[in-house]
Amino acid sequence: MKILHDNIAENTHSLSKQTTFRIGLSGPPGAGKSTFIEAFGKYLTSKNHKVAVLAVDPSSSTTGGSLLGDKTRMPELSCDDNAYIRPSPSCGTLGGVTRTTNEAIVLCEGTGFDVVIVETVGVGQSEFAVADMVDIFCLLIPPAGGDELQGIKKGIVEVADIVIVNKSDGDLIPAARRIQTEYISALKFMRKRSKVWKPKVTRISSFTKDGIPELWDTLSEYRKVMVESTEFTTRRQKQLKIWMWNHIKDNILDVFCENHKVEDKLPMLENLVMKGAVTPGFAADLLLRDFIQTFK
Ligand SMILES: Nc1nc2c(ncn2[C@@H]2O[C@H](COP(=O)(O)OP(=O)(O)OP(=O)(O)O)[C@@H](O)[C@H]2O)c(=O)[nH]1
Ligand SMILES: [Mg+2]
Repeated sequence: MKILHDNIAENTHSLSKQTTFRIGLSGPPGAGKSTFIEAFGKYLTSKNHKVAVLAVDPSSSTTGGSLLGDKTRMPELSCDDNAYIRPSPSCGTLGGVTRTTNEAIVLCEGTGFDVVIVETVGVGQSEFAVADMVDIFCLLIPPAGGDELQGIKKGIVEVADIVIVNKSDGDLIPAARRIQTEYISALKFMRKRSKVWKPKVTRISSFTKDGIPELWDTLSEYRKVMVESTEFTTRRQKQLKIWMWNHIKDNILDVFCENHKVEDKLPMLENLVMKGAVTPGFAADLLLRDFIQTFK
């Protein structure tokens, strides 16, 4: 906790220094996220970066499979002294996981990790939470269209700063090229998120490592352009505000429901509302009035 406080204080002073880089990575199951992080992470540590990988996957708490899977899929990176891999917290709601991840990012940066990768599977709401945590949001997709990509939410493409087509190797190269072209045209029609950055579509292979150095160059270029235009700082500032509000929203409902006056009346009022005896608005006003009165 102390590191966290010190670091937050330091971060506020040095918001303009921006020495760290937070990269969000999302993609449908099987896109190759774990394999990519292994390859990309090793590339970064070979360039003297310190890399932290944080998984955000509230659903994995039920399967419990993600830790085992990722240990075997990132065999080298998990043994690398310059890398830290944190599996998804094994409990809690998306709100809870989001909070611990926000704090883990700050902690990792405070202990010297300059690149933080936040990974999530792109089929729920967690990818939007991750997009609000990072400096750049990457969408990783396999070279397959239609059915296989149906699982990813349409809106997720709109928040992507870069689309990475993985598995561009061997027989899959033509398909990967096709998908790349499709995404380039699709992105042309999307509303731009940044004044200075046009979303790009790159092609890589996590097996052969083709395209990985070029991808890092593109990410670094993004960072440079964003820092120079001050959008980098503005985004982080907005995110700090979002983090605070998320936390307030998550907690205020708990405080409300646990309030003794509210607790007493809640079941009865819910019942009356369902029967149509009082309007929902009236019942809510009544409960809120009682809630506020306990603080007077
Ligand atoms: N040909 C090829 N296959 C790949 C590549 N990257 C990953 N794969 C394969 O794709 C499959 C899925 O890879 P994972 O890294 O487990 O994918 P993931 O996105 O982490 O999957 P989940 O954790 O289930 O969401 C595995 O069989 C990998 O070997 C690649 O660059 N080329
Ligand atoms: Mg995985």
